[in-house]
Amino acid sequence: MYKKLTSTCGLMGATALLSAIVAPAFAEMMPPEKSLSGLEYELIGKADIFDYAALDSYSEAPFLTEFVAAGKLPAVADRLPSEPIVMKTGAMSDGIGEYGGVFRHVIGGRPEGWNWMAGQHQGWGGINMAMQECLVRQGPRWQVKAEEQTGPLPNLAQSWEWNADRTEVTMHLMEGVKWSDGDAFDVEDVRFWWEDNVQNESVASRMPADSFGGAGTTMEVIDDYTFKFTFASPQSENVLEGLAYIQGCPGPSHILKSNHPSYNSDATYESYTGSMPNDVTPAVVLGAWVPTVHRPDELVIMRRNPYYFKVDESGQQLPYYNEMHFKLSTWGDRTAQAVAGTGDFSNMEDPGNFVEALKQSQDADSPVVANFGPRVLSWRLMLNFDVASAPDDYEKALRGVFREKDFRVALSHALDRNAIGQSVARGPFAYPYVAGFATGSPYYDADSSVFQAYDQSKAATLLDGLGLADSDGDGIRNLPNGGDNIIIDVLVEAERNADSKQLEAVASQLEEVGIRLQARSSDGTTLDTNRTGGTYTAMLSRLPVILPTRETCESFPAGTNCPNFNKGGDRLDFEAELETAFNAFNASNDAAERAQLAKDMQKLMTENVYYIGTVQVPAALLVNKRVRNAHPGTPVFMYEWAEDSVMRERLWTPASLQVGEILPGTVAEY
Ligand code: BQZ
Repeated sequence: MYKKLTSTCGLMGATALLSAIVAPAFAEMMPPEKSLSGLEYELIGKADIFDYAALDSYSEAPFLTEFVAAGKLPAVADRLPSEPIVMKTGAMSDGIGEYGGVFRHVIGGRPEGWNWMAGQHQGWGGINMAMQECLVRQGPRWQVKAEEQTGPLPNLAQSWEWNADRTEVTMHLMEGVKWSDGDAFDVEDVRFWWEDNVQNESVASRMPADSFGGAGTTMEVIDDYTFKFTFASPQSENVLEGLAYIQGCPGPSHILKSNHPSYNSDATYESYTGSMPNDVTPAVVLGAWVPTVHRPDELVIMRRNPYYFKVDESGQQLPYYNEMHFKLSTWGDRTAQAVAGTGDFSNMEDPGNFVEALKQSQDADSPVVANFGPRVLSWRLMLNFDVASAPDDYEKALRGVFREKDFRVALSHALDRNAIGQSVARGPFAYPYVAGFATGSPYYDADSSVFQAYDQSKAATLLDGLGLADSDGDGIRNLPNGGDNIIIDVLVEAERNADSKQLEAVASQLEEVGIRLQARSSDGTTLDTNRTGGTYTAMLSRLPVILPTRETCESFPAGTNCPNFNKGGDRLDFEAELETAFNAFNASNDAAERAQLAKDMQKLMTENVYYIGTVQVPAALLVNKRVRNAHPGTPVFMYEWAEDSVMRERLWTPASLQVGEILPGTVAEY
């Protein structure tokens, strides 16, 4: 039987702190014996979560047996790899599941297209992780005991070994995994991902070319299921974390190659990117569910992938749910519907919703359970430092000013972060954030964080010192030598409430020191494209920094074209030092050394105000009570977003509580 134990790891330290902060506000609503955080869990070994093994026999969702009988699908044992991933019963909080039913997501994004190899997104909120499978996995690591906290969990890459000086890692793929159309997954898919997408500068891959293991990393195919990365300098297990989530997740080369300019002289990079359009379903995927119907602005229906490569210990092929829905709505609606019980899941990221959602979820009749996690969601104002790519002279001059440390320090001093916090939610939720790792990160160190206290006169002195006077007396400072007014366009995702509200507060505070911000609202896809492309003046966004290995290009100088806010490699003075520390971190296999390097990075990022942090908040995960195996304590964000951490392929709902399927008895047909 699964037992709940209270862990004493670092994560819990953060959680206890969080409960202390949050508890007073909710004291009246809380039964005294119940912990608000609900974060109680046992830390276990990686192989206690899942392993690879051939079982004596396998079974499948009953309706699939009819497809097998009709000759439309091979027998389940033939659809599975020789050694499938086996999800361990001991790690399931509610045990082995029952088949059937629907898991209902609500998301704010819209699928740009299914070609994730070319960097397209599918609308976020877990739809990407329902269809993509990656070489390694990070989400479940929040549950892994300290002794095993090095490197990612395996996934498609079943095992790997390093050479003696750690300049080569040889990875072994699972054998016999199949795409959702039955085609074999093998090393050719990995080669195509690396050579024709990651390394091809004309493809906007989510993994920038030289961001993995530094410049000069190469990949060599050894046999159908084996490949080797060779690095220019020794690396550690950490570097492999970059092969999880949207970065190291191969696409179907048997579909995509014929549309790629390297294999088809009629194709262009644009036509390649659009070659898996969002209105063409079903898409070919490795994930547990297949995008089967897309009704624009309404719904994406995903059906179970009959070739999915994971099973439970009784040999039942996963996932348990037959269908997954992504209602195409708003991020705010994700929380509203979870609270109302018409959605099954929400990462509650908008502190503006917290009080109401928590109040409602405390009710015994509430359909939903809320679990607070550590403080991991952080917001920042990013300034673009890449002068060379500035569209005009004004923008060049502005970006030149952004590159001045005193300018960034001044802006940081000009912010009253407590007031910004209160503008998104009244109460004890938001906490000041300057830059670097959020306080919930295992790498955060308070003593290494340089905090610019709220002090507008200091800000004004620093700005004066840069020659940024209000030379025309209109209340706005001018660029040096009587140049134009300093008016900074700030891109913000209109629909993200917490972002827009923070921008209002930040703008009015900066106006007081003579810097004007002009909000440029956009939809999520536009913001996303501009953010990753580095095509903006400034941007206010929720971008959590927890690990130095995840979506690295958002936050670290991980290769020439990173970070996204300083593409082109013209480093700020301290940035070269940060790059050295970052590379050393990835190369280190010594936990103490890594912790020290993380402190060095924290100091460099905060003291130099790499970007201007605003606030950080804890987040709550909302899961419907019908859902089994949603492990107590699953954080909204830690090693990965909760959609990965909660391991949806092993979630289930007892038959009597299941929601009816829209497409019962069907699978995607190609
Ligand atoms: C979580 C997440 C799962 C992307 C996105 C979105 C994009 C970013 C980020 C979050 C959404 C949800 O975040 O807000 O709670 O469900 O999807 O992928 O903000 O704009 O580019 O990195 O993940």
